[in-house]
Amino acid sequence: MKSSPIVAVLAVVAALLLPSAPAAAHTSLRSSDPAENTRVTALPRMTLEFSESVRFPAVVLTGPDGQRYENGKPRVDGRKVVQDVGPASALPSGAYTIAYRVVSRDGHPVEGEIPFTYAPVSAGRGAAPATPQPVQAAAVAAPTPSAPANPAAPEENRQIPAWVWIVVFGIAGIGIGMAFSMRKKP
Ligand SMILES: [Cu+2]
Repeated sequence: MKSSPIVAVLAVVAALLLPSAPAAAHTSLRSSDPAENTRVTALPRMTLEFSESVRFPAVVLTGPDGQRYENGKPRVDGRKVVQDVGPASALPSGAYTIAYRVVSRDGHPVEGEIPFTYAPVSAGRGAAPATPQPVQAAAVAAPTPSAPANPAAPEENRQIPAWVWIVVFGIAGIGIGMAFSMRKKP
């Protein structure tokens, strides 16, 4: 509903980036685990498979709170890059983004992002109550302040990492600047 300004900005960014899109000869992401726009209940590690062998991988996992949850350094196994994730107990449920960057066999960098949702099935909350029970919820919520009070909140309050905005507005600013400078030309 409120996404139309975001869509407009992203359209500008896409228009600026498309002309410089990498050639078909570069490696590309074949598949990933978690896969793009999926919902997973467990997140022990991330696996990215490319169309050819890659080097110098960097993988960042940004959580719904904007914190980073990758753990240790990525491992390369031919076409696959494996990156461990922080301990399961530390992972909040919600929207995550994998940001990756690898170097192609031809030496060119390839990067991208993979959004997905992490929704662990906890033993204590496996069956959600059919009707709201505020009194019981308040009593249960007290000893666990880190647990979200409203289970629906993470889904609605999807946070976009600050650096994404910096990049988006930075590129949009460059585009506006270029438009103005071109207009000044005789
Ligand atoms: Cu290339």
